[in-house]
Amino acid sequence: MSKLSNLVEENDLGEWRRTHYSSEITPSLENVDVLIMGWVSSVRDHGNMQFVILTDRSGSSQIVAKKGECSEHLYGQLQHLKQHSSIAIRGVVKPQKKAPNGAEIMPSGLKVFSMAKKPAPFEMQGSTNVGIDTRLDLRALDLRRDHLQNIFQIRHTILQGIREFLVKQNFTEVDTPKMIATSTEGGAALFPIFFYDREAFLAQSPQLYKEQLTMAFENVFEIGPIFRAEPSRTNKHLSEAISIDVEKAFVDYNDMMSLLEEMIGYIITLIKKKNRDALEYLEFPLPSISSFQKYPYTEVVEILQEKGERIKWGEDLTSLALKNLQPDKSSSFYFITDWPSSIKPFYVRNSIKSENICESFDLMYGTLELSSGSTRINRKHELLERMKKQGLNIGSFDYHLRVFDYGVPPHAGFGIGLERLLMAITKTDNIRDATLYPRDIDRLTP
Ligand code: AMO
Repeated sequence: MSKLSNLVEENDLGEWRRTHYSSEITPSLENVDVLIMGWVSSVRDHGNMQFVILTDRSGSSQIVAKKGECSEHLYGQLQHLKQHSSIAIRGVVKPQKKAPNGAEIMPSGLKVFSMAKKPAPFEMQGSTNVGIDTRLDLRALDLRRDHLQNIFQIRHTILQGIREFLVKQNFTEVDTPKMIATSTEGGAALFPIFFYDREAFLAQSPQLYKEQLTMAFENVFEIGPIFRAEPSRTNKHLSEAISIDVEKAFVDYNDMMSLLEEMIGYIITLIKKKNRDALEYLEFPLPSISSFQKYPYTEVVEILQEKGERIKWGEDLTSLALKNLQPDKSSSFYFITDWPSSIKPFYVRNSIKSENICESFDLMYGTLELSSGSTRINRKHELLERMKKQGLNIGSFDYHLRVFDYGVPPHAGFGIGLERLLMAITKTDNIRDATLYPRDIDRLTP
């Protein structure tokens, strides 16, 4: 126990246990004794009345102590409470139209578990103009802010929606190694690690494992971290992101585009149902889910060239160039399909129509790439040919190539970045605010 003015900090819960969450404090509990726990979000002294707002995971409750009605000792304690302190309050519920949920609590007891030692460096309600680095340095407190609470409630629903949808579609959830021996994606660099006496890497993608698992389970998905050594500082790249990887046997990239579209529709419908308050708070309409248009890469390049962009067929499409694609595409989902084989990874199958094009797609939201997917090569000689063409060290992929001797089915799949999907759905500009603890070239803590 430690004494702070006339407040005693008590670490022990003792017999005290929460009876209700804030959102459950309603007029129907009139005259009922309740015990709530959470954090002080404000204390207001109105002369002979003390108002305390306690916030917990469900919302807020108002506690009102009247001089004369509540013990002098308790009144004095409430007066000295500080914002953000972690407390428990016991009391009786009274209806009060102006209070959250139409009821307030007349306190009879208080336990202060941990008194806040200093004021927060940023406001908790509404938007804050404090720089993102100040907020990230104190991320756990930052995450109590209304704005981020709403974003991360939606993140939770997205994950629930993905799992529900894929399980209903007969997918099996898997986990694959994150300490790996070889690169899969080209482009983005790997993070080397020590693996006993050998060099190894953090996985850029579960790509080769999820493909292999179609041999055993046909339809698989994984929700897990991917690691990309991105040297650039942008608002849409992280060094550690969460990827939703989906892989299915006996289908091609068209089937996977349909599945992805249906999955996004399912998620958005679930968010509408479960996160009405968050959507109201964030004040934006959810993206429309009317059928996603498909633009072949070649067509996109032609449109951009007509609009004066200096882009050559075979080059990647930058966000800057894509801004010119179609202004009305800024807030909708669409696919760019049939990319040049030379800029897609070795495992992507070439189109039957042309050797230079492959059966691939990117799901876009405005200029933001949310997902990449493709039909995969399932025959060993084709894979070897592509690997040679891309100058890969075939020996180091031996562990992968050997399974192709045992009937790898035709298969296709995609990977979606969870943070980018959350950015699109919640209209968040900086990927760091769609990530609990972001990692980038400048940040390894908290
Ligand atoms: P790709 O490399 O395009 O494809 O990655 C798939 C999706 O993952 C997200 N993503 C990132 N998000 C934040 N920061 C990053 N540095 C980052 N890198 C990627 C993006 C991207 O669209 N194996 C393939 C997928 C497949 O074909 O199944 C792959 O990894 O949203």
